[in-house]
Amino acid sequence: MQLYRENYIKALHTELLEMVEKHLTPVAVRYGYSEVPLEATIKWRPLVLVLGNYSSGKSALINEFLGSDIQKTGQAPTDDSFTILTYDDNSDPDSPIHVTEERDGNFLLNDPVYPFESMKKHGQRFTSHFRLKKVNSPFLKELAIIDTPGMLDSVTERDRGYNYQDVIGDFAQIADLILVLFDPHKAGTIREVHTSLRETLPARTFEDRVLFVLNRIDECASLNDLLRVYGTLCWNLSQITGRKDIPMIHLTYSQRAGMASRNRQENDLSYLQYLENQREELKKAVMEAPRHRLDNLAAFVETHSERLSQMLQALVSYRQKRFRYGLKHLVTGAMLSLAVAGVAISALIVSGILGGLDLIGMMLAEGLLSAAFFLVWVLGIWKMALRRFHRRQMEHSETLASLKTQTHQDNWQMVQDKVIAFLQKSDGRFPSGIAKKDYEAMQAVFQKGSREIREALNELAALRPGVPVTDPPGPFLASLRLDDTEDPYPDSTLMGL
Ligand SMILES: Nc1nc2c(ncn2[C@@H]2O[C@H](COP(=O)(O)OP(=O)(O)OP(=O)(O)O)[C@@H](O)[C@H]2O)c(=O)[nH]1
Ligand SMILES: [Mg+2]
Repeated sequence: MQLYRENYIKALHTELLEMVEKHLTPVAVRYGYSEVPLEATIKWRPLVLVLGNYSSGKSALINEFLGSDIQKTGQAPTDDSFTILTYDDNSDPDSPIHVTEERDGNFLLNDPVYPFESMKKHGQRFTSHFRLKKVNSPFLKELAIIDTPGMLDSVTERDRGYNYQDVIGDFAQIADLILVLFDPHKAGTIREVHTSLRETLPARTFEDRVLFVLNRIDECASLNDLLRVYGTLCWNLSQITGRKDIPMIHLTYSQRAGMASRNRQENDLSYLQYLENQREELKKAVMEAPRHRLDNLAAFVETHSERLSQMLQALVSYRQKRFRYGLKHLVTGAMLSLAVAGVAISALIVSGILGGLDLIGMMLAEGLLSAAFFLVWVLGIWKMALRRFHRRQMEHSETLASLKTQTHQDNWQMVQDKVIAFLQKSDGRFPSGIAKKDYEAMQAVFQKGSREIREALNELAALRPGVPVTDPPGPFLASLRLDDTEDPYPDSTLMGL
């Protein structure tokens, strides 16, 4: 079968999801790293989040992409809902583009097909401002769009009944591409958008994931006016990002909305003809969302396998310490039992109580007595010592982790509470052989798997649309047999430590 770029992207996507499902999730759930399968937020289609001030033309631009007036538009804050726009696989592609099905927030938050379950925490007011629209627009075939209510000033913001910044932060985390829209009237008010994105997105993905758009450019009075607005926006962006290099800003406008509102004949709009192609460029960039999804998935695999490694390394280290500690106290107990029994037997012989015993009888008595002492030791002192050990490790859990590099320290910050919670729940008794095996598997995913994924992504970068590919991507880590439950390291578990 010949493979083209689009299919290569799909194949790679399936491979990566499988890697998360098969390799990461079982381990993550086993050790309480995550309560839900890790793939819950990444298994749905690629997501494009559209943010911006109210009336910056978010909904009009989305309508332009979809090819129909699906979203309501209007001057002044118009739409106070978050709307997921997605393709209806059962729709008739030949019928005019329209909304084929509408669902409310309760449905979206509770159906496990959608990646929004964790957003239930934003409460009932958010739920009632959350909805799904299925549309038969071809634009939505490979991606879904999130239209958002516009940002308002911070005073009005408080009245929403849910935390708007937190909600967009959560959407931003699962989005593959984020469009941030400005309009010529409010090109200065971007600080809030930037702050909430900066806080929620991992630093390394910020630049690739965010597209800045200066929208409604047909409302500038002239080329000079446009340049002035553009300059203001660049200045504001550089002030906020603290960077001298200005990110690419797409300059565009919605033809439909522009047509409807244009009545200012005095404006010299001749400059627009040079920017007409920008809308198509932006559209193309948005349609690259599935490729961004791959980058995000690769980063997802890398981040979680690294953190899981860190967590398991600490758990294995706990087991090893516990094993050594327990063994030391067992040996001490055995020696002491022998010594105490020896002294006791000698005393009894000297005092004449066991005077008549022959050598075999003495050895038997010594054996019995030391076994009894040892039993008392194991059930009493040894158990107590292990409990004390467990308590001490929980109090100083950082001694379990390897904190050599800053990355180690950052990862430890993310998993420390989970390590403590797992040790508490399991009371420190979990099969160390399996933990070791899981640790090695996570290391393999992090080191070998990530490298293979990067290579596949590089290969993808070199592919041109329509040119066949010889090799399909993956399978990654085919040699790892994680489903195999047999314990390859039977050590301390066997001793019940
Ligand atoms: N001239 C012109 N008008 C536009 C353009 N885009 C949007 N508009 C108009 O601007 C108004 C606001 O557009 P919307 O698409 O509703 O803006 P929004 O960002 O979705 O606003 P909220 O949903 O309220 O946050 C509407 O009256 C649109 O018709 C554009 O590119 N050019
Ligand atoms: Mg809108």
